[in-house]
Amino acid sequence: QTRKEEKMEQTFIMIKPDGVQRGLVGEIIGRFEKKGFYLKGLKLISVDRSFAEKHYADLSAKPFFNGLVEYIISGPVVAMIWEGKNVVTTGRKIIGATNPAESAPGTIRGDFGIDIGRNVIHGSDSVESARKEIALWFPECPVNWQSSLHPWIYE
Ligand code: 3AN
Repeated sequence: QTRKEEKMEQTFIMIKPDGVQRGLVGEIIGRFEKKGFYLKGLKLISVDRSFAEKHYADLSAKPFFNGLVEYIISGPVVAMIWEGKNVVTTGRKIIGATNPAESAPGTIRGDFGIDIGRNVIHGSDSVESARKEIALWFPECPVNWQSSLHPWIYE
């Protein structure tokens, strides 16, 4: 079991203000839970401009940067840490393509989004970004727990 747990990854998932306002929190958490990923961090939080700019620092040169920051600070977001094998890549599949117009039905953005600037949810794009984003959003030590269902989810 220890050997297999070494492959476990964590990712940072954020339900954006539109997802919270539209009451999609339970639906989104349910999709990650039912897949078999483990919830390792969770909070409802409003962030200020400088924090949002830090989160999106890599996009600061983009023409949509200011609009993106305005959107993220427009209401509370749900910040989460999810853990599991390949959770970064699989999490992005569950979320769907950046532009909801291109995300497949069955994905979160494909099912619940229309416009790219209101795409409901964020997920880290690599293990390295996940590490940085978790450090930024969860400076406190996240709760450490093990699911008793582990052997029913992993071989
Ligand atoms: P993803 O969130 O799928 O990783 P990124 O990293 O390319 O996508 O973009 C980060 C965020 O920036 C997206 N979630 C989206 O909200 C916003 N964004 C990306 N491209 C555009 C665009 N062309 N117009 C407006 N917002 C955009």
